[in-house]
Amino acid sequence: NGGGKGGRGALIVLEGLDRSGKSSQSARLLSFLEGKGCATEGWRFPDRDTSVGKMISAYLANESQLDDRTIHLLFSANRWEKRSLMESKLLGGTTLVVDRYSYSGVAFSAAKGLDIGWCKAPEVGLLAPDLVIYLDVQPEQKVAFSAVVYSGYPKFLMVNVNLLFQKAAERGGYGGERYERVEFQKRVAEHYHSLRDSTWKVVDGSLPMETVEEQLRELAMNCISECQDKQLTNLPW
Ligand code: 2DT
Ligand code: MG
Repeated sequence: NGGGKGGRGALIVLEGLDRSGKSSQSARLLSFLEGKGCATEGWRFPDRDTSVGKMISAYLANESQLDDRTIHLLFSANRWEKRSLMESKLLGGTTLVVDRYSYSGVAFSAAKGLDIGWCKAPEVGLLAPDLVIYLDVQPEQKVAFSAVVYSGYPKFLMVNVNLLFQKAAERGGYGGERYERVEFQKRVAEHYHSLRDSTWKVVDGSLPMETVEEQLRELAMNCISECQDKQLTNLPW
């Protein structure tokens, strides 16, 4: 059943730039896994509900100013305050689908110019994901026009064009939060690339949503069945 029979749950992380589709894909993956009868929870970082999370949220909304290293450590603390709950959920057989994790922590802070080793240090000892799915998109890319296959029939064309505009509207542009600027996102992408390791699977986030969804389902199912008997480990940084 992919997780309930005594094996531990999988720690599955989704990473990517802002507007890469992480949140929608996490939600879709979560309901798919639940439908399979798999014990699963959807988590996200920053977790804006804790008191640390509220400080982070105010910073992101430009309602407060914090020194770059200070906010970096708050993001990290926000993961540390969840570590023991995370571990007990996983050991209890629950799979966690997590929208952003330590890779966001390092890539975003390093993009501000902080030393990468310094950025990694407070993450050491947090749980290592079993799978990191990186949704690869160009910064501020709206919708993959090239990926939409038009049928030759006019009546289907109308339907497809409508779908296309609907998707573009759904995705929208960046919001007003800190970091949501194209130039900054490009630097974040470079740092993400330098963090790739053997747990990463890069998925082309510009493909149609359903295609991406299908790829994620397969990656997640494989991961869940493979890690049932594997020990939980810590981030190797
Ligand atoms: P959301 O838009 O996904 O809520 O993210 N960030 C996130 C960091 O700078 N460091 C971190 O450790 C994490 C988890 C990425 C809000 C923004 O916060 C950034 C975007
Ligand atoms: Mg955002």
